Amino acid sequence: MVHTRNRGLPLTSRVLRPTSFMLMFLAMVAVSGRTDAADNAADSEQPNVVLIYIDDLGYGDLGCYGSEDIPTLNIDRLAAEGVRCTASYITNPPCCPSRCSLMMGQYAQRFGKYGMSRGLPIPEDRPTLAAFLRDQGYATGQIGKWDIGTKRQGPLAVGFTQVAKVPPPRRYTSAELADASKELQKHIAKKNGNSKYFCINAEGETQWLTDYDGDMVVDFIDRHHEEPFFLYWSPHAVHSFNTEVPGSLSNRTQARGKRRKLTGAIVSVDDQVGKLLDVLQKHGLRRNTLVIFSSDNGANPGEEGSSSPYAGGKGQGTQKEGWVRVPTIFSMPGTLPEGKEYHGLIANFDFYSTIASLTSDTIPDHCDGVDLIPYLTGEKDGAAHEYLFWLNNQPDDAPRRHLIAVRWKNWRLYRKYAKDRWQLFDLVPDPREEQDVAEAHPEIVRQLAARHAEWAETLAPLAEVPTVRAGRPIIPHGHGWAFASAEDGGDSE
Ligand SMILES: [Ca+2]
Repeated sequence: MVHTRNRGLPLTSRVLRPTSFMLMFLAMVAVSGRTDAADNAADSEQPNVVLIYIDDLGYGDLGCYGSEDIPTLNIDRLAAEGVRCTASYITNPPCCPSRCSLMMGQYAQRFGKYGMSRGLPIPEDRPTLAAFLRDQGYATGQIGKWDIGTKRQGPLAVGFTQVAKVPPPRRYTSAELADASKELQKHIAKKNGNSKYFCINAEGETQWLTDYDGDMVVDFIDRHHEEPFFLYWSPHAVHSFNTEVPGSLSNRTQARGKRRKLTGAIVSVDDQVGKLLDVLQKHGLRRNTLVIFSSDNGANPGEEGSSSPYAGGKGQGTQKEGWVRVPTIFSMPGTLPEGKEYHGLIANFDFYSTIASLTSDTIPDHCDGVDLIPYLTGEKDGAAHEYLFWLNNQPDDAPRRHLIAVRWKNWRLYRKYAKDRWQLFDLVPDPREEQDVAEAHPEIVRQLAARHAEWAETLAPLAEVPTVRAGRPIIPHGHGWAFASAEDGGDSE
């Protein structure tokens, strides 16, 4: 059944147009001074949102997506208690453009981003997802990797009211490094002796960073369970290099060889999803919280990540589905169906529209996405997007990242450069894109190419990355939380 509690009237309308009953109630509250209880009762009706965005998690690397060597029981439970999407896309890979697109709710080419272009500002004339929710009164928290905007556009500057500080990394002693594998020595040397994935927690103990993040997830929800909250957790995991993954994690998988390290990192992500589900349950918030779980781009075959049944991925496989097709789960028992699959085309920029629609029944004009909830419930038939498009042609970007493509129904039209001829693949009989059928279907090639050209006409021109001097760290270092100040655009220190 569709959850309708907050979907009839925009929040602003509800605030601006109080009913006579509300006015009477407010007058009673003013007399009695019982504002806290009233606020809590009102706030508890607003749905919460937790958005989990894993780094480089492949389409085929979760149990619920067919992996047989990684126990991901908590993520599988999330899928069993929600909707598993099988055609969820990142239209702006990899990390940085993907996250910019996510936070703005639109194709990154709308603000001139046609490739990695790290340091390009995100627009300030339209709200980020976090700012949109902050302005509705949500506590907006961010944990983990950022990689969005300029060196001054940190989370606290673009709509988050608080951010988990970056804990100090564990330092390797020279004796430990002498005993370490050559590979680990090489990676740690690049980080001046600091660990990437072990940190020092507030108690002074060494802790796996993903596990530390999970404790911060719990802490955030413990502190905000009585008010509407939006939590964006984007772990540094499971990005390379996973050489530090301890046996205590990788031994829980059945993976072999190099893949054991990556799978161990995924197991830790799964553990944190378990902590999240437990803390939501503890506060009675499971049904009133939309949990979205996804990945910023596809698998990294260099770490033996899996895009199965598709081919390609990050690095040398960026011309195929595996780089852009990611696992995505939506879970909100009571509002969304449970144990269902959705096969229509969706993109990460739909998360913004869906969340905005759920929390306020409005979608900002700039958004490219749609409200997915009616599609996930089955209220609406068909694909959320008839077409999805790719145009990575930033001239100074790595050649492997150049990509022009269209998805429509089962088809994928693709070429690397505008000078190349189009290739066409039918992903149902040919998920690995080994049989180019463009010559057999010239009308489909023409149709999809024409749509791509129409879409490209609507984009902003390529933007130049400005030189922006780094100010204070965009995420402060230390333990606990940093809060937005007036200088950040927030209202509290
Ligand atoms: Ca990534």
